[in-house]
Amino acid sequence: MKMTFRWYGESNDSVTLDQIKQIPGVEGIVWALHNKLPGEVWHTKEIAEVKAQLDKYGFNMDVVESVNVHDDIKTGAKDRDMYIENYKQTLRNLKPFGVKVVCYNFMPVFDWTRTDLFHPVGDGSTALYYEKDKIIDDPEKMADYILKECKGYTMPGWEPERMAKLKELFAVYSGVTKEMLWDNLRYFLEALMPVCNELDIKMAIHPDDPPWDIFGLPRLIVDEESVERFLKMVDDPYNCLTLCSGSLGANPDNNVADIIRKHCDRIAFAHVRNVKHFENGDFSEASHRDCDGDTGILDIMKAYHDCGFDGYMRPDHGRHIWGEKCRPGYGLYDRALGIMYLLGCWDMLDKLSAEA
Ligand code: DNO
Repeated sequence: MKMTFRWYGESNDSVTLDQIKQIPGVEGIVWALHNKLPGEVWHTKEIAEVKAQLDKYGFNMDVVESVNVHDDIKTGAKDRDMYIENYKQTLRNLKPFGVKVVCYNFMPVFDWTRTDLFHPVGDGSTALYYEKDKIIDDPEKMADYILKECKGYTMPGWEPERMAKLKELFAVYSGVTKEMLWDNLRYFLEALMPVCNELDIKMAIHPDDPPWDIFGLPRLIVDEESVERFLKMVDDPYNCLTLCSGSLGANPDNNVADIIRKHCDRIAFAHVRNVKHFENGDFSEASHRDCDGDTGILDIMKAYHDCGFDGYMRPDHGRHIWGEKCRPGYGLYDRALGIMYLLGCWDMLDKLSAEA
Protein backbone atom coordinates (compact mmCIF):
# COMPACT_ATOMS: atom_id res chain seq x y z
CA MET A 1 0.00 0.00 0.00
CA LYS A 2 1.30 3.43 -0.88
CA MET A 3 0.05 6.28 1.32
CA THR A 4 -0.84 9.60 -0.29
CA PHE A 5 -2.40 12.92 0.68
CA ARG A 6 -4.69 15.13 -1.39
CA TRP A 7 -3.45 18.66 -2.03
CA TYR A 8 -5.21 21.34 -4.08
CA GLY A 9 -2.12 23.23 -5.18
CA GLU A 10 -0.19 26.35 -4.28
CA SER A 11 -2.43 29.31 -3.41
CA ASN A 12 -5.46 26.99 -3.59
CA ASP A 13 -5.05 25.16 -0.29
CA SER A 14 -4.56 26.15 3.34
CA VAL A 15 -2.21 23.18 3.74
CA THR A 16 1.40 23.42 2.51
CA LEU A 17 3.70 20.76 1.11
CA ASP A 18 6.06 21.59 3.95
CA GLN A 19 3.40 20.51 6.43
CA ILE A 20 2.48 17.37 4.50
CA LYS A 21 6.15 16.37 4.43
CA GLN A 22 6.07 16.15 8.23
CA ILE A 23 3.21 13.63 8.31
CA PRO A 24 4.82 10.19 8.62
CA GLY A 25 4.48 7.83 5.68
CA VAL A 26 3.25 10.07 2.86
CA GLU A 27 4.86 9.06 -0.43
CA GLY A 28 2.81 10.91 -2.96
CA ILE A 29 0.53 13.87 -3.51
CA VAL A 30 -2.90 13.37 -5.02
CA TRP A 31 -3.16 16.41 -7.25
CA ALA A 32 -5.00 18.02 -10.14
CA LEU A 33 -5.00 21.14 -12.27
CA HIS A 34 -7.98 22.63 -10.49
CA ASN A 35 -8.29 25.59 -12.85
CA LYS A 36 -9.18 23.30 -15.75
CA LEU A 37 -12.79 22.92 -16.78
CA PRO A 38 -14.03 19.47 -17.79
CA GLY A 39 -13.10 18.80 -21.41
CA GLU A 40 -9.98 20.98 -21.54
CA VAL A 41 -6.62 19.40 -22.40
CA TRP A 42 -3.99 19.52 -19.63
CA HIS A 43 -0.77 20.79 -21.15
CA THR A 44 2.71 19.51 -20.46
CA LYS A 45 3.98 22.89 -19.26
CA GLU A 46 1.22 23.14 -16.63
CA ILE A 47 1.85 19.60 -15.41
CA ALA A 48 5.60 20.27 -15.25
CA GLU A 49 4.99 23.20 -12.89
CA VAL A 50 3.29 20.93 -10.35
CA LYS A 51 5.98 18.32 -10.80
CA ALA A 52 8.69 20.86 -9.93
CA GLN A 53 6.81 21.80 -6.73
CA LEU A 54 6.44 18.16 -5.65
CA ASP A 55 10.00 17.21 -6.59
CA LYS A 56 11.36 19.64 -4.02
CA TYR A 57 9.83 17.45 -1.34
CA GLY A 58 10.45 14.09 -2.93
CA PHE A 59 6.73 13.40 -3.44
CA ASN A 60 5.51 11.40 -6.43
CA MET A 61 2.58 12.59 -8.55
CA ASP A 62 1.35 9.10 -9.47
CA VAL A 63 -2.33 9.78 -8.72
CA VAL A 64 -4.49 12.51 -10.24
CA GLU A 65 -7.86 13.35 -8.65
CA SER A 66 -9.62 14.17 -10.88
CA VAL A 67 -9.57 14.62 -14.62
CA ASN A 68 -13.22 15.58 -14.82
CA VAL A 69 -15.44 14.24 -17.58
CA HIS A 70 -17.31 16.70 -19.81
CA ASP A 71 -21.11 16.64 -19.62
CA ASP A 72 -21.29 15.91 -23.36
CA ILE A 73 -19.58 12.57 -22.66
CA LYS A 74 -21.92 11.80 -19.76
CA THR A 75 -25.03 12.72 -21.74
CA GLY A 76 -23.81 11.22 -25.03
CA ALA A 77 -24.14 14.55 -26.86
CA LYS A 78 -22.83 15.04 -30.38
CA ASP A 79 -19.47 16.54 -29.36
CA ARG A 80 -18.56 13.66 -27.09
CA ASP A 81 -15.93 12.20 -29.45
CA MET A 82 -14.06 15.49 -29.49
CA TYR A 83 -14.02 15.60 -25.68
CA ILE A 84 -12.91 11.96 -25.53
CA GLU A 85 -9.99 12.84 -27.85
CA ASN A 86 -9.09 15.69 -25.48
CA TYR A 87 -9.20 13.27 -22.56
CA LYS A 88 -6.85 10.89 -24.37
CA GLN A 89 -4.48 13.76 -25.08
CA THR A 90 -4.48 14.67 -21.39
CA LEU A 91 -3.58 11.07 -20.54
CA ARG A 92 -0.74 11.18 -23.07
CA ASN A 93 0.51 14.42 -21.56
CA LEU A 94 0.39 12.95 -18.04
CA LYS A 95 2.37 9.84 -18.94
CA PRO A 96 5.90 11.33 -19.01
CA PHE A 97 5.40 12.57 -15.44
CA GLY A 98 4.90 9.08 -14.10
CA VAL A 99 1.14 9.27 -13.57
CA LYS A 100 -0.28 5.78 -12.94
CA VAL A 101 -3.86 6.36 -11.82
CA VAL A 102 -6.51 8.84 -12.94
CA CYS A 103 -9.52 9.22 -10.65
CA TYR A 104 -12.76 10.54 -12.14
CA ASN A 105 -16.48 10.28 -11.54
CA PHE A 106 -19.56 9.87 -13.72
CA MET A 107 -22.05 11.66 -11.50
CA PRO A 108 -24.59 13.79 -13.36
CA VAL A 109 -24.54 17.52 -12.55
CA PHE A 110 -23.22 17.33 -8.99
CA ASP A 111 -20.11 15.72 -7.63
CA TRP A 112 -20.35 14.75 -3.93
CA THR A 113 -23.28 16.34 -2.13
CA ARG A 114 -23.71 17.51 1.47
CA THR A 115 -26.22 19.82 3.12
CA ASP A 116 -24.00 21.19 5.87
CA LEU A 117 -20.28 21.73 5.50
CA PHE A 118 -19.57 22.60 9.14
CA HIS A 119 -21.95 20.54 11.25
CA PRO A 120 -21.12 20.29 14.98
CA VAL A 121 -19.90 16.82 15.88
CA GLY A 122 -20.47 17.32 19.61
CA ASP A 123 -16.88 17.64 20.80
CA GLY A 124 -16.22 21.17 19.54
CA SER A 125 -15.24 20.04 16.04
CA THR A 126 -17.36 20.20 12.88
CA ALA A 127 -17.74 17.87 9.92
CA LEU A 128 -19.55 17.49 6.60
CA TYR A 129 -23.14 16.40 7.06
CA TYR A 130 -26.00 15.12 4.91
CA GLU A 131 -29.59 15.83 5.88
CA LYS A 132 -31.81 13.69 3.70
CA ASP A 133 -34.90 15.92 3.85
CA LYS A 134 -33.00 18.90 2.49
CA ILE A 135 -32.24 17.10 -0.79
CA ILE A 136 -35.69 16.86 -2.25
CA ASP A 137 -36.71 19.40 -4.81
CA ASP A 138 -34.56 22.51 -4.84
CA PRO A 139 -31.04 21.95 -6.20
CA GLU A 140 -30.51 25.67 -6.70
CA LYS A 141 -31.06 26.38 -3.04
CA MET A 142 -28.55 23.72 -2.14
CA ALA A 143 -25.98 24.98 -4.65
CA ASP A 144 -26.39 28.55 -3.31
CA TYR A 145 -25.75 27.29 0.19
CA ILE A 146 -22.64 25.34 -0.81
CA LEU A 147 -21.20 28.29 -2.74
CA LYS A 148 -21.87 30.64 0.16
CA GLU A 149 -20.42 28.36 2.82
CA CYS A 150 -17.35 27.05 1.10
CA LYS A 151 -15.20 29.83 2.54
CA GLY A 152 -14.06 31.15 -0.80
CA TYR A 153 -12.58 27.85 -1.95
CA THR A 154 -13.79 26.50 -5.26
CA MET A 155 -14.81 22.95 -4.65
CA PRO A 156 -14.39 20.43 -7.47
CA GLY A 157 -17.71 19.79 -9.12
CA TRP A 158 -19.18 22.97 -7.60
CA GLU A 159 -17.41 25.51 -9.77
CA PRO A 160 -19.46 28.76 -9.75
CA GLU A 161 -19.46 28.83 -13.57
CA ARG A 162 -21.13 25.39 -13.58
CA MET A 163 -23.55 26.22 -10.80
CA ALA A 164 -24.61 29.40 -12.62
CA LYS A 165 -25.90 27.14 -15.40
CA LEU A 166 -27.70 24.71 -13.13
CA LYS A 167 -31.05 25.00 -14.93
CA GLU A 168 -29.43 24.32 -18.30
CA LEU A 169 -27.50 21.39 -16.84
CA PHE A 170 -30.66 19.85 -15.44
CA ALA A 171 -32.34 20.35 -18.83
CA VAL A 172 -29.47 18.58 -20.60
CA TYR A 173 -29.74 15.61 -18.26
CA SER A 174 -33.53 15.49 -18.28
CA GLY A 175 -33.73 12.94 -21.10
CA VAL A 176 -30.88 10.79 -19.81
CA THR A 177 -32.09 7.64 -18.13
CA LYS A 178 -29.97 5.44 -15.92
CA GLU A 179 -29.48 2.92 -18.74
CA MET A 180 -28.38 5.68 -21.11
CA LEU A 181 -25.88 6.86 -18.54
CA TRP A 182 -24.48 3.31 -18.27
CA ASP A 183 -24.19 3.18 -22.08
CA ASN A 184 -22.39 6.50 -22.18
CA LEU A 185 -19.98 5.35 -19.50
CA ARG A 186 -19.25 2.20 -21.48
CA TYR A 187 -18.70 4.19 -24.68
CA PHE A 188 -16.24 6.48 -22.87
CA LEU A 189 -14.26 3.64 -21.28
CA GLU A 190 -14.14 1.48 -24.40
CA ALA A 191 -12.66 4.44 -26.25
CA LEU A 192 -10.04 5.04 -23.55
CA MET A 193 -8.91 1.49 -22.74
CA PRO A 194 -6.49 1.02 -25.67
CA VAL A 195 -4.75 4.27 -24.71
CA CYS A 196 -4.68 3.31 -21.02
CA ASN A 197 -3.13 -0.07 -21.88
CA GLU A 198 -0.54 1.60 -24.08
CA LEU A 199 0.33 4.23 -21.45
CA ASP A 200 -0.02 1.97 -18.40
CA ILE A 201 -2.45 4.41 -16.75
CA LYS A 202 -5.45 3.08 -14.81
CA MET A 203 -8.81 4.82 -14.94
CA ALA A 204 -10.32 4.65 -11.45
CA ILE A 205 -13.97 5.64 -11.12
CA HIS A 206 -15.12 7.23 -7.88
CA PRO A 207 -18.48 5.90 -6.61
CA ASP A 208 -21.46 8.21 -6.45
CA ASP A 209 -21.69 10.19 -3.25
CA PRO A 210 -24.22 9.77 -1.73
CA PRO A 211 -24.91 6.35 -3.27
CA TRP A 212 -28.50 6.97 -4.37
CA ASP A 213 -30.36 9.12 -6.90
CA ILE A 214 -30.73 12.77 -5.93
CA PHE A 215 -33.02 15.46 -7.36
CA GLY A 216 -34.28 12.87 -9.83
CA LEU A 217 -30.77 12.42 -11.31
CA PRO A 218 -29.66 8.83 -11.84
CA ARG A 219 -26.57 7.61 -10.03
CA LEU A 220 -24.68 4.51 -11.14
CA ILE A 221 -21.93 3.30 -8.83
CA VAL A 222 -23.78 2.81 -5.59
CA ASP A 223 -23.42 -0.75 -4.27
CA GLU A 224 -21.80 -4.14 -4.81
CA GLU A 225 -24.10 -5.05 -7.67
CA SER A 226 -23.37 -1.89 -9.62
CA VAL A 227 -19.63 -2.16 -8.92
CA GLU A 228 -19.75 -5.66 -10.37
CA ARG A 229 -21.75 -4.54 -13.39
CA PHE A 230 -19.25 -1.73 -13.98
CA LEU A 231 -16.20 -3.98 -13.84
CA LYS A 232 -17.76 -6.65 -16.08
CA MET A 233 -19.11 -4.09 -18.54
CA VAL A 234 -15.56 -3.12 -19.53
CA ASP A 235 -13.54 -6.07 -18.32
CA ASP A 236 -10.06 -4.63 -18.63
CA PRO A 237 -7.37 -4.45 -15.92
CA TYR A 238 -7.07 -0.73 -16.63
CA ASN A 239 -10.75 -0.16 -15.88
CA CYS A 240 -10.54 0.22 -12.11
CA LEU A 241 -12.12 1.66 -9.00
CA THR A 242 -11.38 4.45 -6.60
CA LEU A 243 -12.95 2.57 -3.72
CA CYS A 244 -14.32 5.31 -1.49
CA SER A 245 -15.43 3.76 1.79
CA GLY A 246 -17.28 6.90 2.85
CA SER A 247 -19.31 7.18 -0.35
CA LEU A 248 -20.41 3.54 -0.44
CA GLY A 249 -20.58 3.41 3.34
CA ALA A 250 -23.23 6.15 3.44
CA ASN A 251 -25.69 3.36 2.66
CA PRO A 252 -25.79 1.11 5.74
CA ASP A 253 -26.67 -1.87 3.50
CA ASN A 254 -23.27 -1.72 1.80
CA ASN A 255 -20.54 -3.85 3.34
CA VAL A 256 -17.43 -2.07 2.13
CA ALA A 257 -14.96 -4.69 3.40
CA ASP A 258 -16.81 -7.37 1.39
CA ILE A 259 -16.62 -5.26 -1.76
CA ILE A 260 -12.86 -4.84 -1.22
CA ARG A 261 -12.32 -8.58 -0.77
CA LYS A 262 -14.27 -9.30 -3.92
CA HIS A 263 -12.68 -6.73 -6.21
CA CYS A 264 -9.30 -5.91 -4.70
CA ASP A 265 -7.42 -6.59 -7.95
CA ARG A 266 -9.40 -3.81 -9.64
CA ILE A 267 -8.99 -1.21 -6.87
CA ALA A 268 -6.31 1.23 -7.96
CA PHE A 269 -6.94 3.87 -5.33
CA ALA A 270 -8.47 3.62 -1.85
CA HIS A 271 -10.20 6.51 -0.10
CA VAL A 272 -10.64 5.61 3.54
CA ARG A 273 -13.33 7.57 5.36
CA ASN A 274 -15.69 6.92 8.25
CA VAL A 275 -19.39 7.83 8.33
CA LYS A 276 -21.88 7.84 11.17
CA HIS A 277 -25.47 6.93 10.28
CA PHE A 278 -28.63 8.22 11.87
CA GLU A 279 -31.88 6.31 11.87
CA ASN A 280 -33.72 8.79 9.65
CA GLY A 281 -31.14 8.38 6.85
CA ASP A 282 -29.00 11.42 7.67
CA PHE A 283 -25.28 10.89 8.06
CA SER A 284 -22.29 12.73 9.42
CA GLU A 285 -18.65 12.29 8.58
CA ALA A 286 -16.55 11.12 11.49
CA SER A 287 -12.95 10.70 12.57
CA HIS A 288 -11.09 7.79 10.97
CA ARG A 289 -11.22 5.83 14.23
CA ASP A 290 -13.37 2.72 13.75
CA CYS A 291 -15.65 3.25 16.76
CA ASP A 292 -16.46 6.86 15.84
CA GLY A 293 -18.52 5.76 12.82
CA ASP A 294 -20.29 2.83 11.21
CA THR A 295 -18.16 2.16 8.11
CA GLY A 296 -16.01 -0.58 9.63
CA ILE A 297 -12.57 0.98 9.22
CA LEU A 298 -10.80 -1.94 10.94
CA ASP A 299 -12.54 -4.49 8.70
CA ILE A 300 -11.69 -2.36 5.68
CA MET A 301 -8.00 -2.12 6.55
CA LYS A 302 -7.89 -5.84 7.27
CA ALA A 303 -9.56 -6.60 3.94
CA TYR A 304 -6.97 -4.53 2.06
CA HIS A 305 -4.15 -6.14 4.01
CA ASP A 306 -5.43 -9.70 3.54
CA CYS A 307 -5.67 -9.06 -0.20
CA GLY A 308 -2.10 -7.78 -0.38
CA PHE A 309 -3.32 -4.41 -1.66
CA ASP A 310 -0.42 -2.58 -3.27
CA GLY A 311 -2.31 0.37 -4.76
CA TYR A 312 -2.57 3.93 -3.51
CA MET A 313 -4.48 4.96 -0.40
CA ARG A 314 -5.39 8.26 1.16
CA PRO A 315 -7.26 9.38 4.23
CA ASP A 316 -10.42 11.05 3.02
CA HIS A 317 -12.27 14.01 4.48
CA GLY A 318 -11.37 15.10 7.96
CA ARG A 319 -13.33 17.00 10.57
CA HIS A 320 -12.41 20.62 11.22
CA ILE A 321 -10.61 20.57 14.54
CA TRP A 322 -8.56 22.86 16.78
CA GLY A 323 -10.04 25.95 15.13
CA GLU A 324 -8.41 25.22 11.78
CA LYS A 325 -9.49 27.44 8.90
CA CYS A 326 -9.47 25.26 5.82
CA ARG A 327 -11.22 23.93 2.78
CA PRO A 328 -14.31 21.96 3.93
CA GLY A 329 -13.22 18.39 4.67
CA TYR A 330 -9.63 19.01 3.65
CA GLY A 331 -7.81 20.47 6.63
CA LEU A 332 -4.43 19.31 7.80
CA TYR A 333 -5.03 18.15 11.34
CA ASP A 334 -7.76 15.55 11.18
CA ARG A 335 -6.45 14.05 7.95
CA ALA A 336 -2.98 13.78 9.52
CA LEU A 337 -4.56 12.02 12.51
CA GLY A 338 -6.36 9.82 10.00
CA ILE A 339 -3.11 8.82 8.33
CA MET A 340 -1.58 7.90 11.67
CA TYR A 341 -4.59 5.72 12.48
CA LEU A 342 -4.54 4.00 9.10
CA LEU A 343 -0.79 3.44 9.23
CA GLY A 344 -1.12 2.21 12.80
CA CYS A 345 -3.62 -0.42 11.63
CA TRP A 346 -1.41 -1.34 8.69
CA ASP A 347 1.83 -1.62 10.66
CA MET A 348 0.15 -3.87 13.21
CA LEU A 349 -1.33 -6.05 10.46
CA ASP A 350 2.14 -6.32 8.89
CA LYS A 351 3.64 -7.33 12.21
CA LEU A 352 0.98 -9.90 12.96
CA SER A 353 1.30 -11.50 9.56
CA ALA A 354 5.12 -11.56 9.81
CA GLU A 355 4.83 -13.33 13.13
CA ALA A 356 2.18 -15.80 12.00
C1 DNO B 1 -14.74 14.65 -2.39
C2 DNO B 1 -14.11 13.74 -3.33
C3 DNO B 1 -14.80 13.77 -4.68
C4 DNO B 1 -13.94 13.08 -5.70
C5 DNO B 1 -14.53 13.04 -7.07
C6 DNO B 1 -13.70 12.18 -7.97
O1 DNO B 1 -14.13 15.11 -1.51
O2 DNO B 1 -13.99 12.47 -2.86
O3 DNO B 1 -15.02 15.09 -5.04
O4 DNO B 1 -12.72 13.74 -5.80
O5 DNO B 1 -15.81 12.58 -7.05
O6 DNO B 1 -13.91 12.54 -9.29
